[in-house]
Amino acid sequence: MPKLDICFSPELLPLYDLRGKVAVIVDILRASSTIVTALGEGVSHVFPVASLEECTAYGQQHDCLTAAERDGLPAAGFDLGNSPFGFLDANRVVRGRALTISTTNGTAALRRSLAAEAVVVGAFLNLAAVAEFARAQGRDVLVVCAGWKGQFCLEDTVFGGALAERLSVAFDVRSSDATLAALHLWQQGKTDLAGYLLQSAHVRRLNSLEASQDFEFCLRIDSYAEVLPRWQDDRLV
Ligand code: 3SL
Repeated sequence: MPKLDICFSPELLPLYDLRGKVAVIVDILRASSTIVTALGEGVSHVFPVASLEECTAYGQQHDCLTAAERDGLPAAGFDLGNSPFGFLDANRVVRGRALTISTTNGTAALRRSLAAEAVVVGAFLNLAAVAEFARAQGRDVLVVCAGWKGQFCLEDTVFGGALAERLSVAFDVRSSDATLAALHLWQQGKTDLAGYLLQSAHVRRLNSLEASQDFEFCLRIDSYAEVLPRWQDDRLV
């Protein structure tokens, strides 16, 4: 039976062997939720990059939309920040455009996970798509939590627990303490996810940046149930 394990921070990635596995990159607040939203709203493909310099270079090279965030704020000189609402604005034409995006933790975590057999982006918004893909692959899964500057983040881990619950029949979700802990957190928080996560550091950070509507949006389970950003060649499609 394939296993589902959870890496609490990209700093712990050297302890895991990604080869042959499905890596699910998760940054609930907000990079993975924003990437799912962008593709769900018709962006053709996404180049996630670690640095702002690369973001500028990709934008020029591919003549695409650019989005960048540092410390929760939109970085200067780019078309968009890291709010999913940037892709919902009816006045902004994103359909059919390509996007390059750089965020403090999420896109860097993705770039560090490319040794996996398959790399997908997970969020509450597309939980069903991630679970279905994992089942179809039948390989070990490693949920890579983007965290915050190397530290543990509650919301990413709770997502890992939600995925573990959905996969609990077809996957071994009991042999890793990390997965057990994530399951416990999810079971604790799932009946009032927003209320539960309100205590988290990142939600407090977003609230102080007046991005609390982003928080509510990112918790909408399965609102893009068929969107699965998957790494192919040099991009997410
Ligand atoms: O670090 C990241 O990747 C971001 O998602 C952080 S923030 O939500 O934009 O603050």
